[in-house]
Amino acid sequence: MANTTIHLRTCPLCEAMCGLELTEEDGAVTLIRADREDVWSQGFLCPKGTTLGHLHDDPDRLRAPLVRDGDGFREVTWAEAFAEIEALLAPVLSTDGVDAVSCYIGNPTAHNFSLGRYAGAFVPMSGITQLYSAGTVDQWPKNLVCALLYGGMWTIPVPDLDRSDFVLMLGANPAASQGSLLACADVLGRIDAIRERGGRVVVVDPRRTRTADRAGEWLPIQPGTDALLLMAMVQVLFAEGLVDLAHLAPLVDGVDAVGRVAEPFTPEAVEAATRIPAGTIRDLARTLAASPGGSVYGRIGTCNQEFGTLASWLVEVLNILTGNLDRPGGSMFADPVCWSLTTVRPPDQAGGWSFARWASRVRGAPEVLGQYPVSCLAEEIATPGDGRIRALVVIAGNPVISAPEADRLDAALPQLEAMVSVDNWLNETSRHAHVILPGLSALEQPHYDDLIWGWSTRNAAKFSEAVLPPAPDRPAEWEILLRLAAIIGGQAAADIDVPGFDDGYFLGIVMANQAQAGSPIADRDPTEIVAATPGHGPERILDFGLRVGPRGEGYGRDPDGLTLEALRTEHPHGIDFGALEPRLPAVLTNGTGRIDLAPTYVTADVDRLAGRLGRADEGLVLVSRRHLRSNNSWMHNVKVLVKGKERCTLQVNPGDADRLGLADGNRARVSSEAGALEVQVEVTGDIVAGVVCLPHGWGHDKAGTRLSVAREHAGVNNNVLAPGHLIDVPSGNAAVNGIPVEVVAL
Ligand SMILES: Nc1nc2c(c(=O)[nH]1)N[C@H]1C(S)=C(S)[C@@H](COP(=O)(O)OP(=O)(O)OC[C@H]3O[C@@H](n4cnc5c(=O)[nH]c(N)nc54)[C@H](O)[C@@H]3O)O[C@H]1N2
Ligand SMILES: Nc1nc2c(c(=O)[nH]1)N[C@H]1C(S)=C(S)[C@@H](COP(=O)(O)OP(=O)(O)OC[C@H]3O[C@@H](n4cnc5c(=O)[nH]c(N)nc54)[C@H](O)[C@@H]3O)O[C@H]1N2
Ligand code: SF4
Ligand SMILES: [Mo]
Repeated sequence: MANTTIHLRTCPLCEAMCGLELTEEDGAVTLIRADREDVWSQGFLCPKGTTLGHLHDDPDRLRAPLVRDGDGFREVTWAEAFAEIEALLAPVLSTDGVDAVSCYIGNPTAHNFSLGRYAGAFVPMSGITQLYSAGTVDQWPKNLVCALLYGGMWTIPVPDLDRSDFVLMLGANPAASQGSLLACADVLGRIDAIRERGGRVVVVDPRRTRTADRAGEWLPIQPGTDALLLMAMVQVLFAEGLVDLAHLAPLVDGVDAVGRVAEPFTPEAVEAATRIPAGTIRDLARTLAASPGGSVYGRIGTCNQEFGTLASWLVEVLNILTGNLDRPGGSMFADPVCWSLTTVRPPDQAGGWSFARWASRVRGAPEVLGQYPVSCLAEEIATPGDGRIRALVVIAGNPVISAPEADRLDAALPQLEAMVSVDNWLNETSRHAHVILPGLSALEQPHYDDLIWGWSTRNAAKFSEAVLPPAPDRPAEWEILLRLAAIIGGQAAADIDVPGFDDGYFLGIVMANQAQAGSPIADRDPTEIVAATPGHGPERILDFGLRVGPRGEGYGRDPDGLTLEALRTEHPHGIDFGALEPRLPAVLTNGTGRIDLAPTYVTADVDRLAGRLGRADEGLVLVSRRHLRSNNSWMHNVKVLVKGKERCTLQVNPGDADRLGLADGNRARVSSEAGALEVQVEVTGDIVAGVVCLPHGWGHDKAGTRLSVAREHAGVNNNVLAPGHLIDVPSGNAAVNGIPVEVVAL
């Protein structure tokens, strides 16, 4: 008889945070199902969640550090790996100092218990000043807009789906993504429920997605023109006297300025560019204004495009002008149970958000929220001269696939004198590293999401214990990051006191909380708080966050309040704290307690948008898509997820296919000013004429990787086609949607 144990665990793969029930037999996970009692996900899951065991068992997953050895790699001990890093960095640090060391932080950081809490320690502790991340191919416009409007770059409101009667959803496909900057298990179920209540959901997307089908209303749009559509809706609100801020009126400045800015953008003026009829635009504006609980929600298709900041800003503007922000059914702020350092404004922005404070060496790109566009990374490595990046740490990222001008970065990375990847696979990016440091598998570590509860559609809390014990010599990623930071900071690898560093970091977190308005421990001695929070690593930080959070025991303030101990022992399926509640003005951290609806940094970009009106769309443009069974670039090594028909296809509208002489299943050559690739064609009426679409995250045919399954389903990397200079100007975010391309039949 096998020794069977049932474990409960939250899936860390996406924002849906599904509760899973795992069956373990003699140390192996043999079955994963939904935890029907999970207070948050209530039995929902997707096919990826059932593969955590496959990811854990993947023979290609790295379990020991690798060091470059000729053309290949060899396994080494952890001490040897860190000694190698120290040796590689020494010449860089001794001549150019830490300014020659950079870092790229990838997406799984936001979903990983250790990395999520320690990436923020790594950067300041290492002294690295030039930081890149997947954020500038993702949500930088949202971060920028929310920082300016609400004070916090992660203070992001979400559509209150459970109580909405109208949602205008742009550039999002939760049928694939399961929600983004919108944490909700089963978004499609919520869409069904809205319709059953008699409400409407309208999906704006150049493709008819499964989300659009479920919503029942699809508005095909010309890529990159969402800001025009939204601006015209604003114009209608003003022109028809529909502006009604309701409860927000006393809090908001700049309403008249918004009205003036929107004036020229009538529905008729934007109709041709957006391809959305003027009458439809009027109807959308009127419906939103009339909704007792309605909202506009925009995601990646409205961010990583030419006018990402304006589109993201106009989403907020519309919700505010119609009184829908911060009211049930509208667009609301979650109230995370766990206080997090991510809610603290960076010290260098204490006096008010400012941007373009410095510029990149090669291109002169302004920094935004401390980062340059990720497309700068290749040239900063490859261009000789003072200030060149000579060493790079990549944390859970695969920028060779995910960043624009992918080939250029692929060619630049070998020029680094020291490259370290903290990564669980030897893939397209980590193959360039001199040292690869693998983290634990998801099953080997506890879990509690951090950032993501900041935009959840309900307030809840749940903690997962590790399912399987890690091998005794394996450090957790927080230990890896602290050790790396210390080495970059100039310490001898052999002498690093990781617990000591961790204590220093934790003390900093305590003091950061004490400095926040409303801190329950403001007048306490921080060393007393540290002493009352035993342990190390992310669990200690989590315990602290829960205790000082809105429902916490507050270090003695409320003996019945929440602690990690209570959560983990008494609530295996989590605690539900109910629907979102209005949080204004307390949620504002901009110092004024008011919302400036028309920040000049944003409105200054409106002239560029006006310039878009006159531009004709002659050729084809490329957009990206996701698939439920992919997760960016890194889950194509899971057999059960990649089996079946070819997914990495170029979707082409039937009319375009006829014109180009293409039939379904043919191969085509796609080229742009940045590069070219060859790919299989899928002719489908689900994409509008003039637009073609490739999924992102593929291209696994590079030499020297260790991805035996993914290699068999290589696909092509659409970022080979993405020119680095195509950006949303105010945020620097890459515009990987709306790339001009040519398609030729092969
Ligand atoms: N054309 C186009 N490009 C895009 C996008 C698009 O829509 N179109 N989307 C953009 C977006 S939104 C994002 S977020 C980025 C993603 O860009 P990245 O974050 O650079 O890429 P990922 O594919 O998420 O790669 C994650 C890496 O982390 C590793 N990994 C996975 N789990 C762990 C872990 O637990 N620990 C560690 N240490 N490593 C781990 C994987 O092996 C992989 O190397 O791509 C962006 N690029
Ligand atoms: N299964 C799965 N889930 C994921 C991921 C994954 O790779 N796979 N990635 C995760 C990550 S990192 C993120 S950021 C989220 C993203 O989550 P979502 O924002 O929901 O992203 P997508 O599913 O790519 O849907 C974006 C949609 O925008 C459309 N689009 C493209 N250009 C435009 C445009 O100019 N205007 C408009 N209105 N629409 C446009 C595309 O056709 C596409 O349908 O998903 C996360 N969840
Ligand atoms: S939707 Fe799928 S990938 Fe996302 S948390 Fe749930 S099971 Fe995991
Ligand atoms: Mo993302």
